[in-house]
Amino acid sequence: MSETPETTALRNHSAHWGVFRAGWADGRLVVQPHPGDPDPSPILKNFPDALHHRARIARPMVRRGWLERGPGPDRRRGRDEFVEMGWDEVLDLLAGELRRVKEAHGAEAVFGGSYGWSSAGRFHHAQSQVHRFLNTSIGGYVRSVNSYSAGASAVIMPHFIGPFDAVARRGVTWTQVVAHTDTVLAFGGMALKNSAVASGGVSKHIERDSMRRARERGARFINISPLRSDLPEEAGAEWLPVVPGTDTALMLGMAHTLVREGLHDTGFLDRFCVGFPQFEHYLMGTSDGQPKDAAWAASICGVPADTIVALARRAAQGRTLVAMAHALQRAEHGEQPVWMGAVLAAMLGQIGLPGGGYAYALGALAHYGKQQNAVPIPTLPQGVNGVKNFIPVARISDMLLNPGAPFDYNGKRMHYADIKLVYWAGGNPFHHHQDLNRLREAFARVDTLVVHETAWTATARHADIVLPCTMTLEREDIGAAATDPLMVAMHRLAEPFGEARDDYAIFAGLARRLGAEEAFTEGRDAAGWLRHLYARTQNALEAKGLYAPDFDTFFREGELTLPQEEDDGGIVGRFRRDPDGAPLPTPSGKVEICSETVAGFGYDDCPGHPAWLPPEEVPDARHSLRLVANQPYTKLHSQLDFGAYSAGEKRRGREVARLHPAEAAARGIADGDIVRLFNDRGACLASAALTEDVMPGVVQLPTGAWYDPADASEERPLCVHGNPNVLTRDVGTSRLAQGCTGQLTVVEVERFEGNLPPIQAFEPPVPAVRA
Ligand SMILES: Nc1nc2c(c(=O)[nH]1)N[C@H]1C(S)=C(S)[C@@H](COP(=O)(O)OP(=O)(O)OC[C@H]3O[C@@H](n4cnc5c(=O)[nH]c(N)nc54)[C@H](O)[C@@H]3O)O[C@H]1N2
Ligand SMILES: Nc1nc2c(c(=O)[nH]1)N[C@H]1C(S)=C(S)[C@@H](COP(=O)(O)OP(=O)(O)OC[C@H]3O[C@@H](n4cnc5c(=O)[nH]c(N)nc54)[C@H](O)[C@@H]3O)O[C@H]1N2
Ligand SMILES: [Mo]
Repeated sequence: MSETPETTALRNHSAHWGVFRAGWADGRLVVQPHPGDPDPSPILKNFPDALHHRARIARPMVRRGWLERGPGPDRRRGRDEFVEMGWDEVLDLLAGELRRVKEAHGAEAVFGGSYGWSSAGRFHHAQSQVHRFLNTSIGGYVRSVNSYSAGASAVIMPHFIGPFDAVARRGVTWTQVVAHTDTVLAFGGMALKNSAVASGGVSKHIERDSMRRARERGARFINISPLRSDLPEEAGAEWLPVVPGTDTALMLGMAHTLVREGLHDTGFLDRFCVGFPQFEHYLMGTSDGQPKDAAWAASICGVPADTIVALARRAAQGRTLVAMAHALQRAEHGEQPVWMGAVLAAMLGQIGLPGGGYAYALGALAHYGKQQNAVPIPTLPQGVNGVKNFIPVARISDMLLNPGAPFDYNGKRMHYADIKLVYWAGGNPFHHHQDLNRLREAFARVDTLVVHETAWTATARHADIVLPCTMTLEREDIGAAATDPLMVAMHRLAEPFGEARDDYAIFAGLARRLGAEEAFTEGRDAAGWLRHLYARTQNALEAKGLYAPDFDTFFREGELTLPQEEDDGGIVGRFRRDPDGAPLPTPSGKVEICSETVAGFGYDDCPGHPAWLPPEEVPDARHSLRLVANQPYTKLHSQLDFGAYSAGEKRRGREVARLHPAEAAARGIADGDIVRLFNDRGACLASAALTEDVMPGVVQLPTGAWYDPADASEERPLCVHGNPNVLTRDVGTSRLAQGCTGQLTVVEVERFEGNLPPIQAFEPPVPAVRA
């Protein structure tokens, strides 16, 4: 393996979980948070062991069955052996396969959505790289739209208030909360583990201190969530446990109370909103005979009726912020709480006031509640995609399993493409997608699956062609996010692992073989691209008359502080100050409590105003617990799951599942027992932790543990490591958004009695001898 230097100075680098400084001391990588970060994330501790971990991929590998029999559907994906291959040979082979698929089926047979977070550098951003490569070299690809993060909200928000980014990312800021908010109704909480992260990096983690300062001024935080830990101690929060998936009913109960007690702001509803009178019929039950009163809500959401009434009264006093975590909409009918939260805020009359109204995803990531940079950051241009077909991102298995089948999306009837080749770089569908046994079937249907990875994730193990790529510490890049003023020079800290190459170098080699080298590279090497992309920011700084160092100076200085826009509340704040001059970009120009557009789609699973729609999936005699499969606090998604911090928080090598002592006692489970979580879709093991911080009726198992089948040859193997996506359901939020519903499902939990199977997720496959 590659040599490591003995001792070097510390130099800047950046990850999605923070800006840091790293160097070598006595042959060991030293990682220190950036001195300007008041509250750095412990996820940084995953780095030192990662560089040379045995789970890294050292050489290109090709699946034996694919090599011997050629491309085609194959159930052995994920169960087969791999053979090693040199770079020239593997790139020739892959270029030939891309040419074959393009000639026989066209670029519309290639799925290049390649969803995933990859790494923080803006040039070596794998998703941008793969998109640019497919556009310039084979004319395009079937893409995916929206995200696993905000699948439902990204589609519903433009219908009732405005574009997702404009509302969520340029709305209520932490500065406003510190100065103005009296009550924060935090639906889904604002866990600090979540705001540890922002794509492109984060230089200052300000959330903990912002909550502390708001509280010291007298603000009250209310944590409306199945987990007490969803707000930090600094917030001094009151915990209101709510049955997962029922927030819409709770908010309706509050809204009903506001009307009954005359506490709703009719002036605001008349002037700034449309559709309240019609919604009011539904709310009060004159349209369907069921008043959505506090007692009705209590029977659904588990919060006592008098608590709901008190909460509504409290919300009607002072400056109140209705804050909504992403998690609420990552579930069946996920559109409803997003819309209903805005309706509640509208009824309180506070939308657009500093620190009041509606905050979507504040605290869910470090992007939110910040100001925007006033100059553009570097981004790699992706070229033009000649293929029009797309899927809402979480419909991947549906597409692969049902080529040509119709589906609904946001008022349109569409058809799934017939995919022959799937190309993934920078994402891990065996982390992000639901119902992994179904995903395995879906991947068995294609001719060829290509994966670029740094490490042997389950996605890499299911590929036909596995290309090892460098990890961020092994290359130079620029770290930047549009909501963070610090642009970071990311220095190279180590030589590439084994024979790993940059994604860019791999694509350049393929583009050359496909006769598209000039189109892909524009004659630049990686260093040339960094200078080119940096120039855009430099020029914008110069145009404003600000300090605009040249690239070499920026890199030598290690960072550059960018100017930011003023905190004016974005489109919602401007609308509040001037409703006629700055209307919202909705059909009416106002907040749409009822949307004729959405009603016109005729979807029974997403009607024309927010409504309580009972979920299809509810606990029953066989599966009596609700599973909350939320984000992990020891890592970002599945990244560096083998790192020291992530590994150190596991127990007996497994992910930890938390549940209430009463639920554990009812099942004969003791703290530290290995338990089996199961439903009809699959099963996994985890270590049980007993805590009263999880409400009864709920078990929480975070995402992130690498999928680790005990016996990959089985149809529904037991995941021995604790990946909750073997349990989750692969259905869209509704026909409107078709978003991911992975946050919640229904399971049973029992003590695991058998011999404990070993963890194999981090053991690389042993190369087979080539026939
Ligand atoms: N059940 C359930 N499932 C969920 C969620 C949930 O709440 N519940 N949340 C969802 C959400 S919000 C999200 S965003 C997704 C996240 O899902 P992903 O973004 O797919 O997860 P990551 O682990 O970040 O995957 C990134 C992969 O890129 C690799 N990588 C890193 N750097 C590079 C590079 O330079 N080049 C290449 N080629 N690869 C690189 C990493 O090793 C890793 O395997 O998960 C979703 N899944
Ligand atoms: N450390 C770390 N931070 C991360 C990530 C990570 O992987 N690791 N991922 C990042 C990404 S890509 C994203 S999109 C964001 C995701 O942001 P979110 O989706 O908001 O994060 P989660 O942790 O999945 O969920 C937040 C909390 O919502 C609660 N919750 C779940 N269901 C319900 C419900 O029905 N009602 C109510 N009231 N509460 C509910 C859960 O208790 C959970 O802890 O996090 C980001 N931050
Ligand atoms: Mo996400």
